[in-house]
Amino acid sequence: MIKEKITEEYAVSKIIVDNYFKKLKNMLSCDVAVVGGGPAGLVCSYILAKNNIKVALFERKASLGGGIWGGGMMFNFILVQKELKGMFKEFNINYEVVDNRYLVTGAPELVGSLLFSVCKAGVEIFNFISAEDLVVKKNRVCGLVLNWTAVEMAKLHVDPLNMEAKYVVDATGHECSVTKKLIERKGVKLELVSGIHGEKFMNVELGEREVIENSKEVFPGLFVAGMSANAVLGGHRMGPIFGGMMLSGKKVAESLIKKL
Ligand code: 48H
Repeated sequence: MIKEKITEEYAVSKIIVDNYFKKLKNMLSCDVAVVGGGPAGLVCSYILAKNNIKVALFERKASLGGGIWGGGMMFNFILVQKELKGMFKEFNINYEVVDNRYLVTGAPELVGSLLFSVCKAGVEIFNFISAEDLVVKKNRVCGLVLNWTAVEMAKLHVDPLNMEAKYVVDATGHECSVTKKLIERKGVKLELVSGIHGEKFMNVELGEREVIENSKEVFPGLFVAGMSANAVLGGHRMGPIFGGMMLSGKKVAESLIKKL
């Protein structure tokens, strides 16, 4: 029998398809599903993975980093409080100290360093995928309903797929799209939060403090982290200072580590 030669065209496609499906199948059941790859979601998923927790990160867009890229009004620098020196060291982020109060770094430096660590820690990243709904059983979140962002954008009538997770983290930023969906749905009994409170005006000091306080479980099985915490629980916005976002991701990861 003549052995068929495997073409490069076939080999390249097969390797990509095989790898993707292996990763997806493995993550259809995981410990924590983090939705949103901004600063809060990146820090949260990194700490979880570092602690041997099986974590999948779903990001609607092609690139991760969320609002970091935009810096302030597209000036691509961001600040954090000097108390984050340890965290910057952990992620190997280059920075300068300004006014003995802030650490300043470039937006690409911050995204690149966070993403490098997230990948090395073993977080499985699924970009181009949106969480469009939740799986809720016996009044507890136990998974996500997923679809391609392209399907969502084109408004195609394509049914989603589901995945199961012991916990879901809503790190979707201002949109708080996961928690919003939960609250819209009929048949859920809200106890930890009464609804979406909405963000308050710009106040850097309060916003930064509140985002950490508000980062918690808002429904059995569902945590909010980052700007979605302030959007859900009614905290102030704070502009392009990202210390609160990173510490919020850390707080949620540490709460989850205790639970898992
Ligand atoms: C998959 C989704 C979905 C979905 C959204 O906006 P982010 O950077 O969020 P945070 O909380 O990590 O950081 C907030 C910060 O960037 C910010 O906006 C600040 C500090 N604002 C202050 C102010 O005053 O304005 O990232 C969220 C990510 C994005 O990449 C979205 O694409 C993604 O979540 N996302 N991914 N499924 N349903 N919804």
